[in-house]
Amino acid sequence: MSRSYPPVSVFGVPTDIGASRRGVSMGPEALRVAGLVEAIADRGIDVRDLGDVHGPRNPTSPPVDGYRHLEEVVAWNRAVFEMSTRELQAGRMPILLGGDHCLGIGSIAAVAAHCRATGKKLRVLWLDAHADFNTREITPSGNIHGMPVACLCGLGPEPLTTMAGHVPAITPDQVRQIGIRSVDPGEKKLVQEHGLDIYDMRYIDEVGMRRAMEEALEGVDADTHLHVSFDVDMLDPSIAPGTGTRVPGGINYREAQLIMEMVADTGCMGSLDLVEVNPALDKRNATARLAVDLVESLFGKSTLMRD
Ligand code: NNH
Ligand code: MN
Ligand code: MN
Ligand code: MN
Repeated sequence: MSRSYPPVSVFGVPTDIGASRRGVSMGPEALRVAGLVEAIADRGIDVRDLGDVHGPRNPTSPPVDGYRHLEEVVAWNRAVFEMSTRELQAGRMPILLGGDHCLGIGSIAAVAAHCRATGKKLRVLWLDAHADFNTREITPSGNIHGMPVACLCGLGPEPLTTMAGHVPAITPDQVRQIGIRSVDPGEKKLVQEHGLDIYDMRYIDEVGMRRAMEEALEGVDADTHLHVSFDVDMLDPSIAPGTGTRVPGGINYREAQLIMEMVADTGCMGSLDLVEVNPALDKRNATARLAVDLVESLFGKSTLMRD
Protein backbone atom coordinates (compact mmCIF):
# COMPACT_ATOMS: atom_id res chain seq x y z
CA MET A 1 0.00 0.00 0.00
CA SER A 2 1.70 3.18 -1.02
CA ARG A 3 0.02 6.49 -0.39
CA SER A 4 1.02 9.99 -1.18
CA TYR A 5 0.56 12.79 1.29
CA PRO A 6 0.36 16.52 0.77
CA PRO A 7 3.22 18.55 2.16
CA VAL A 8 2.88 19.14 5.89
CA SER A 9 3.31 22.30 7.97
CA VAL A 10 3.81 21.82 11.69
CA PHE A 11 3.35 24.76 14.07
CA GLY A 12 3.33 25.06 17.84
CA VAL A 13 0.76 26.92 19.93
CA PRO A 14 2.37 27.18 23.37
CA THR A 15 -0.52 28.08 25.62
CA ASP A 16 -2.64 26.61 28.41
CA ILE A 17 -5.14 29.45 28.22
CA GLY A 18 -8.26 27.24 27.93
CA ALA A 19 -7.43 24.93 30.86
CA SER A 20 -7.22 25.51 34.59
CA ARG A 21 -4.25 23.24 35.09
CA ARG A 22 -1.04 24.80 33.76
CA GLY A 23 1.60 23.06 31.64
CA VAL A 24 0.24 22.20 28.18
CA SER A 25 1.96 25.38 27.03
CA MET A 26 5.10 23.21 27.04
CA GLY A 27 3.45 20.65 24.75
CA PRO A 28 4.89 21.85 21.42
CA GLU A 29 8.49 21.53 22.57
CA ALA A 30 7.81 18.13 24.18
CA LEU A 31 6.42 16.86 20.87
CA ARG A 32 9.41 18.23 18.98
CA VAL A 33 11.84 16.70 21.48
CA ALA A 34 10.03 13.38 21.02
CA GLY A 35 10.93 13.60 17.31
CA LEU A 36 7.64 14.51 15.70
CA VAL A 37 9.03 16.38 12.70
CA GLU A 38 11.74 13.80 11.98
CA ALA A 39 9.17 10.97 12.24
CA ILE A 40 7.01 12.61 9.57
CA ALA A 41 10.04 13.32 7.37
CA ASP A 42 11.09 9.66 7.73
CA ARG A 43 7.80 8.68 6.11
CA GLY A 44 9.05 10.41 2.98
CA ILE A 45 6.81 13.42 3.48
CA ASP A 46 7.73 17.03 2.77
CA VAL A 47 7.44 18.57 6.25
CA ARG A 48 8.28 22.02 7.56
CA ASP A 49 8.32 23.20 11.16
CA LEU A 50 7.08 26.79 11.08
CA GLY A 51 7.91 27.40 14.74
CA ASP A 52 5.37 28.76 17.20
CA VAL A 53 2.54 31.24 16.92
CA HIS A 54 2.35 33.84 19.64
CA GLY A 55 -0.32 35.11 21.97
CA PRO A 56 -1.03 36.59 25.39
CA ARG A 57 0.29 35.17 28.65
CA ASN A 58 -1.92 33.16 30.98
CA PRO A 59 -3.25 35.55 33.64
CA THR A 60 -4.62 32.57 35.68
CA SER A 61 -7.78 34.44 36.54
CA PRO A 62 -11.15 33.03 37.58
CA PRO A 63 -14.05 32.68 35.12
CA VAL A 64 -16.04 35.80 34.26
CA ASP A 65 -19.66 35.26 33.12
CA GLY A 66 -18.91 31.55 32.68
CA TYR A 67 -15.67 31.89 30.70
CA ARG A 68 -12.08 31.81 31.92
CA HIS A 69 -9.68 33.96 29.88
CA LEU A 70 -12.13 34.62 27.03
CA GLU A 71 -10.20 37.55 25.59
CA GLU A 72 -6.92 35.62 25.55
CA VAL A 73 -8.60 32.50 24.13
CA VAL A 74 -9.92 34.63 21.27
CA ALA A 75 -6.45 36.10 20.59
CA TRP A 76 -4.77 32.67 20.47
CA ASN A 77 -7.48 31.23 18.26
CA ARG A 78 -7.24 34.13 15.83
CA ALA A 79 -3.52 33.41 15.48
CA VAL A 80 -4.28 29.73 14.90
CA PHE A 81 -7.00 30.57 12.37
CA GLU A 82 -4.60 32.73 10.38
CA MET A 83 -1.77 30.22 10.39
CA SER A 84 -4.03 27.28 9.47
CA THR A 85 -5.76 29.26 6.73
CA ARG A 86 -2.47 30.30 5.19
CA GLU A 87 -1.14 26.73 5.09
CA LEU A 88 -4.40 25.26 3.74
CA GLN A 89 -4.46 27.87 0.98
CA ALA A 90 -0.87 26.95 0.10
CA GLY A 91 -2.05 23.35 -0.37
CA ARG A 92 -0.33 22.13 2.78
CA MET A 93 -1.61 20.04 5.68
CA PRO A 94 -1.52 22.01 8.94
CA ILE A 95 -0.54 20.10 12.09
CA LEU A 96 -1.19 22.07 15.26
CA LEU A 97 0.90 21.20 18.28
CA GLY A 98 -0.97 22.35 21.39
CA GLY A 99 -1.56 23.73 23.70
CA ASP A 100 -4.98 22.97 25.07
CA HIS A 101 -8.04 21.91 23.11
CA CYS A 102 -9.67 25.36 22.92
CA LEU A 103 -7.31 25.82 19.94
CA GLY A 104 -9.47 23.43 17.93
CA ILE A 105 -11.84 26.35 17.47
CA GLY A 106 -9.40 28.35 15.32
CA SER A 107 -8.01 25.32 13.60
CA ILE A 108 -11.36 23.79 12.62
CA ALA A 109 -12.89 27.18 11.77
CA ALA A 110 -10.06 27.58 9.23
CA VAL A 111 -10.70 24.12 7.81
CA ALA A 112 -14.46 24.79 7.62
CA ALA A 113 -13.88 28.04 5.72
CA HIS A 114 -11.40 26.29 3.41
CA CYS A 115 -13.86 23.47 2.68
CA ARG A 116 -16.60 25.97 1.94
CA ALA A 117 -14.32 27.83 -0.49
CA THR A 118 -13.12 24.67 -2.25
CA GLY A 119 -16.41 22.73 -2.21
CA LYS A 120 -14.98 19.86 -0.16
CA LYS A 121 -17.03 17.94 2.37
CA LEU A 122 -15.76 18.16 5.94
CA ARG A 123 -15.63 15.37 8.50
CA VAL A 124 -14.22 16.03 11.96
CA LEU A 125 -12.92 13.08 13.95
CA TRP A 126 -12.83 14.19 17.59
CA LEU A 127 -10.59 11.83 19.61
CA ASP A 128 -11.10 12.62 23.30
CA ALA A 129 -12.22 11.40 26.72
CA HIS A 130 -14.54 14.43 26.76
CA ALA A 131 -17.30 15.69 24.46
CA ASP A 132 -16.10 19.33 24.76
CA PHE A 133 -19.67 20.52 24.26
CA ASN A 134 -20.10 22.79 27.27
CA THR A 135 -21.49 26.31 27.22
CA ARG A 136 -21.17 29.10 29.76
CA GLU A 137 -24.51 28.15 31.31
CA ILE A 138 -23.58 24.52 31.98
CA THR A 139 -19.77 24.42 32.30
CA PRO A 140 -18.56 23.06 35.63
CA SER A 141 -15.22 24.88 35.28
CA GLY A 142 -15.44 27.88 32.96
CA ASN A 143 -12.56 26.31 31.03
CA ILE A 144 -12.95 26.94 27.33
CA HIS A 145 -11.10 23.74 26.42
CA GLY A 146 -14.35 22.04 27.49
CA MET A 147 -16.33 24.07 24.90
CA PRO A 148 -14.73 23.95 21.41
CA VAL A 149 -17.21 21.58 19.73
CA ALA A 150 -20.13 23.64 21.02
CA CYS A 151 -18.51 26.88 19.81
CA LEU A 152 -17.90 25.39 16.35
CA CYS A 153 -21.54 24.28 16.23
CA GLY A 154 -22.64 27.85 16.94
CA LEU A 155 -23.12 27.70 20.72
CA GLY A 156 -20.80 30.11 22.48
CA PRO A 157 -19.51 33.66 22.60
CA GLU A 158 -19.71 35.66 19.39
CA PRO A 159 -15.96 35.99 18.67
CA LEU A 160 -15.55 32.21 18.93
CA THR A 161 -18.64 31.18 16.96
CA THR A 162 -18.02 33.56 14.04
CA MET A 163 -14.37 32.79 13.34
CA ALA A 164 -15.01 30.77 10.14
CA GLY A 165 -16.96 33.67 8.63
CA HIS A 166 -20.18 31.64 8.69
CA VAL A 167 -22.20 30.49 11.72
CA PRO A 168 -22.18 27.72 12.65
CA ALA A 169 -18.73 26.81 11.36
CA ILE A 170 -19.75 23.15 11.34
CA THR A 171 -22.89 21.15 12.08
CA PRO A 172 -23.07 18.21 14.51
CA ASP A 173 -23.59 15.75 11.64
CA GLN A 174 -20.03 16.49 10.45
CA VAL A 175 -18.54 15.36 13.78
CA ARG A 176 -17.74 11.87 15.08
CA GLN A 177 -16.39 11.54 18.62
CA ILE A 178 -14.33 8.54 19.72
CA GLY A 179 -13.19 7.50 23.20
CA ILE A 180 -15.70 9.58 25.18
CA ARG A 181 -16.15 8.66 28.84
CA SER A 182 -16.56 11.93 30.73
CA VAL A 183 -19.54 14.11 29.89
CA ASP A 184 -20.86 16.65 32.41
CA PRO A 185 -24.57 16.47 33.38
CA GLY A 186 -25.76 19.57 31.47
CA GLU A 187 -23.45 18.68 28.60
CA LYS A 188 -25.02 15.24 28.31
CA LYS A 189 -28.43 16.80 27.70
CA LEU A 190 -27.00 19.22 25.16
CA VAL A 191 -25.17 16.59 23.09
CA GLN A 192 -28.36 14.56 22.98
CA GLU A 193 -30.41 17.58 21.85
CA HIS A 194 -27.91 18.28 19.10
CA GLY A 195 -27.64 14.65 18.01
CA LEU A 196 -23.86 14.42 18.27
CA ASP A 197 -22.49 11.10 16.99
CA ILE A 198 -20.59 9.75 19.99
CA TYR A 199 -18.70 6.46 20.05
CA ASP A 200 -18.23 6.21 23.79
CA MET A 201 -16.18 3.62 25.67
CA ARG A 202 -19.19 1.40 26.27
CA TYR A 203 -19.95 1.28 22.56
CA ILE A 204 -16.30 0.57 21.74
CA ASP A 205 -16.23 -2.20 24.38
CA GLU A 206 -19.37 -3.74 22.93
CA VAL A 207 -18.74 -3.61 19.19
CA GLY A 208 -14.96 -3.21 19.05
CA MET A 209 -12.82 -0.44 17.62
CA ARG A 210 -12.87 -1.75 14.08
CA ARG A 211 -16.62 -1.45 13.74
CA ALA A 212 -16.75 1.86 15.63
CA MET A 213 -14.19 3.35 13.25
CA GLU A 214 -15.88 1.91 10.16
CA GLU A 215 -19.04 3.68 11.25
CA ALA A 216 -17.25 6.90 12.14
CA LEU A 217 -15.56 7.00 8.73
CA GLU A 218 -18.63 5.98 6.74
CA GLY A 219 -19.17 8.32 3.81
CA VAL A 220 -15.61 9.66 3.84
CA ASP A 221 -14.51 9.70 0.21
CA ALA A 222 -12.08 11.43 -2.15
CA ASP A 223 -14.11 14.65 -1.87
CA THR A 224 -13.79 14.71 1.92
CA HIS A 225 -11.38 16.73 4.02
CA LEU A 226 -10.89 14.70 7.18
CA HIS A 227 -9.80 16.76 10.17
CA VAL A 228 -8.42 14.78 13.11
CA SER A 229 -8.55 16.55 16.47
CA PHE A 230 -6.56 14.39 18.87
CA ASP A 231 -6.79 15.17 22.57
CA VAL A 232 -4.28 12.78 24.14
CA ASP A 233 -6.57 12.26 27.14
CA MET A 234 -8.52 9.90 24.86
CA LEU A 235 -5.77 7.41 25.72
CA ASP A 236 -5.82 5.43 28.94
CA PRO A 237 -3.86 7.30 31.64
CA SER A 238 -1.70 4.20 32.19
CA ILE A 239 -0.10 4.78 28.79
CA ALA A 240 -0.57 8.57 28.58
CA PRO A 241 -0.09 10.10 32.04
CA GLY A 242 1.04 13.49 30.74
CA THR A 243 -2.27 15.28 30.46
CA GLY A 244 -4.34 17.46 32.78
CA THR A 245 -7.78 15.82 32.87
CA ARG A 246 -7.06 12.11 33.05
CA VAL A 247 -10.05 9.76 32.97
CA PRO A 248 -9.58 6.03 33.66
CA GLY A 249 -10.88 3.41 31.27
CA GLY A 250 -9.50 4.93 28.09
CA ILE A 251 -8.30 3.74 24.72
CA ASN A 252 -5.47 1.21 24.87
CA TYR A 253 -2.37 1.08 22.71
CA ARG A 254 -3.72 -1.36 20.11
CA GLU A 255 -7.04 0.43 19.81
CA ALA A 256 -5.24 3.75 19.33
CA GLN A 257 -3.04 2.26 16.62
CA LEU A 258 -6.10 0.88 14.85
CA ILE A 259 -7.77 4.31 14.88
CA MET A 260 -4.74 5.89 13.27
CA GLU A 261 -4.23 3.08 10.75
CA MET A 262 -7.86 3.26 9.65
CA VAL A 263 -7.58 7.04 9.23
CA ALA A 264 -4.41 6.50 7.16
CA ASP A 265 -6.26 3.96 4.99
CA THR A 266 -8.81 6.62 3.96
CA GLY A 267 -6.04 8.78 2.49
CA CYS A 268 -8.28 11.76 3.35
CA MET A 269 -6.66 13.36 6.38
CA GLY A 270 -6.23 17.04 5.55
CA SER A 271 -5.37 18.53 8.95
CA LEU A 272 -4.54 17.48 12.49
CA ASP A 273 -4.56 18.88 16.04
CA LEU A 274 -2.34 17.25 18.66
CA VAL A 275 -3.40 18.74 21.97
CA GLU A 276 -3.36 18.48 25.77
CA VAL A 277 0.16 17.03 26.13
CA ASN A 278 1.31 18.27 29.55
CA PRO A 279 5.05 17.67 30.13
CA ALA A 280 4.75 18.85 33.75
CA LEU A 281 2.62 15.79 34.49
CA ASP A 282 4.36 13.35 32.18
CA LYS A 283 6.84 10.57 32.91
CA ARG A 284 9.99 11.08 30.86
CA ASN A 285 8.04 12.47 27.89
CA ALA A 286 6.17 9.16 27.48
CA THR A 287 2.94 10.82 26.36
CA ALA A 288 4.63 12.95 23.71
CA ARG A 289 6.57 9.90 22.49
CA LEU A 290 3.38 7.88 22.25
CA ALA A 291 1.72 10.72 20.34
CA VAL A 292 4.61 10.67 17.86
CA ASP A 293 4.30 6.89 17.49
CA LEU A 294 0.59 7.33 16.71
CA VAL A 295 1.27 10.13 14.23
CA GLU A 296 3.57 7.76 12.32
CA SER A 297 0.60 5.42 11.98
CA LEU A 298 -1.59 8.32 10.84
CA PHE A 299 0.92 8.71 8.04
CA GLY A 300 0.71 5.08 7.05
CA LYS A 301 3.35 3.33 9.14
CA SER A 302 1.59 0.10 9.96
CA THR A 303 2.81 -1.82 12.98
CA LEU A 304 2.18 -4.95 10.93
CA MET A 305 4.63 -3.82 8.25
CA ARG A 306 1.98 -3.53 5.56
CA ASP A 307 3.54 -0.28 4.37
N1 NNH B 1 -15.72 18.65 30.77
C1 NNH B 1 -14.76 19.32 31.62
C2 NNH B 1 -14.92 20.84 31.55
O1 NNH B 1 -15.64 21.30 30.70
C3 NNH B 1 -13.34 18.91 31.28
C4 NNH B 1 -12.87 19.29 29.93
N2 NNH B 1 -11.47 18.93 29.79
C5 NNH B 1 -10.89 18.46 28.66
N3 NNH B 1 -11.66 18.33 27.55
N4 NNH B 1 -9.73 18.11 28.65
O2 NNH B 1 -11.23 17.60 26.52
O3 NNH B 1 -14.34 21.54 32.33
MN1 MN C 1 -6.96 22.09 0.00
MN1 MN D 1 -10.63 17.89 24.41
MN1 MN E 1 -10.22 15.75 26.89
